[in-house]
Amino acid sequence: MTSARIHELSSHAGHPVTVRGWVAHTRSSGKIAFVILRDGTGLLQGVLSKKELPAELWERFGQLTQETSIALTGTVRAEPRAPGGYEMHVSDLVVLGPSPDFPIQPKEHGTQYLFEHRHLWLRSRRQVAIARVRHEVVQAIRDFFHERGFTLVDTPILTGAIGEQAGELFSTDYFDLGKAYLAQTGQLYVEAAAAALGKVYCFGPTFRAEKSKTRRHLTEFWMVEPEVAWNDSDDNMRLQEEFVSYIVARALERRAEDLKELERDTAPLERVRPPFPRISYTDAVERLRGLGSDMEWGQDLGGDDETLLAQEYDRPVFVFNYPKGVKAFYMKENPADPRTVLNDDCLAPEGYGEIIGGSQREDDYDRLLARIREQGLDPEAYRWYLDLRRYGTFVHSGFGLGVERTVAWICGIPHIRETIAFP
Ligand code: NSS
Repeated sequence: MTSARIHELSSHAGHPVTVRGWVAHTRSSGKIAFVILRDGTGLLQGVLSKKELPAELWERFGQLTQETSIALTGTVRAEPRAPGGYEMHVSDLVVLGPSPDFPIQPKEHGTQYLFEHRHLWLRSRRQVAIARVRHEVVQAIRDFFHERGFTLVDTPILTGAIGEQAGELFSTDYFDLGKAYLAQTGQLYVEAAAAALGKVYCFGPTFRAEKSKTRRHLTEFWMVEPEVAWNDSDDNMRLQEEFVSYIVARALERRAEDLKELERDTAPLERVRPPFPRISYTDAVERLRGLGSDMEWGQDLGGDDETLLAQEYDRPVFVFNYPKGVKAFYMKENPADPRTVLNDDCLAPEGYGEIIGGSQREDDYDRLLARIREQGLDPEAYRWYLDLRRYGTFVHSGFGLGVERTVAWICGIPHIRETIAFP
């Protein structure tokens, strides 16, 4: 017997076929019974007729519980009213694996309970929809850079130098060589690669030992980080708005069904097109104070400030040129106002806040060394990084986009922990 996945059924219409999957739902009138089968590629409605089937097989139907794995054999035909659009006239049903008392029932479970059963919760329609959107976002990221002539450079996860913030490092013993850190970023390495290949990106898991239990923070998350030789801060923001618009358009185009399953209002996503509005940090502080925030020049924008400011715009917004004091050592000093650096954060609308942090990099050897010392970092650990400024220094910029925050925004879900299979 030919076996098929549900998404391939259109090419099997009118012919007998076997489909394996898990029971999502059953109902019976006593004479006619329905089983909704889920195989990860779609939904199939199986129809069983008591008078056409052996008694023993009809009884087997009666024993099906949620998530039992089964093989259904029969003839399929298009049926627009059936979930998934296909219906099978069932001639055989084999139970492959029973599922007594599946822990997740179609009722309200608390968040903690669901995360304790994450391995099973992944099968729910909502979680499957989120996983598909995430997949599309990741694929769009790779396509965007590939189409534009970027080279992927994989950067280390065990590293010797601090990439972002000393306070947020996971460290581990590294033989007799002291401590190694789990990468907070691949940026320093892609800067080296940009001098070799011009346009590069890295894409992998990154780690922050942040205790902040917010809906925007994970300790392990995925970040994509392009780095481009000869791009200044302006070019960098242009690349970001093209990139974000590309990802959103792809999700809208190819994952419409999943967004519908998630009940996402797509109108705000349709507006995500370049150019994005830009506001300097200094103007943003003014604006925020006008909106009732008590933040002062020199402080970083908190989550609430980001939400408040982003509400003023109908698409993502760039806040650029932050005070040096709240940003990382590698950002280039702003020649027009040395209190600030040439950086930007891209804030998503609808309360999602920062999805990108980017900057032009400090390309002056002496200034960079001074910044490393100021921040109490060990210049010896950054010798190779400083070399990039000794041998053919170059204007360059890049940014990091957090995959989970982007997926949460596109899906319109409140917490980023649902956007990764095992947070
Ligand atoms: O710390 S960032 O703002 N910037 C960097 O790591 C730079 N080295 C990137 C670069 O220029 N190459 O983080 C960038 C993004 C940020 O905007 C978020 O979207 C995401 O990474 N991010 C996080 N997502 C989830 N959880 C946590 N804890 C987190 N931290 C940053």
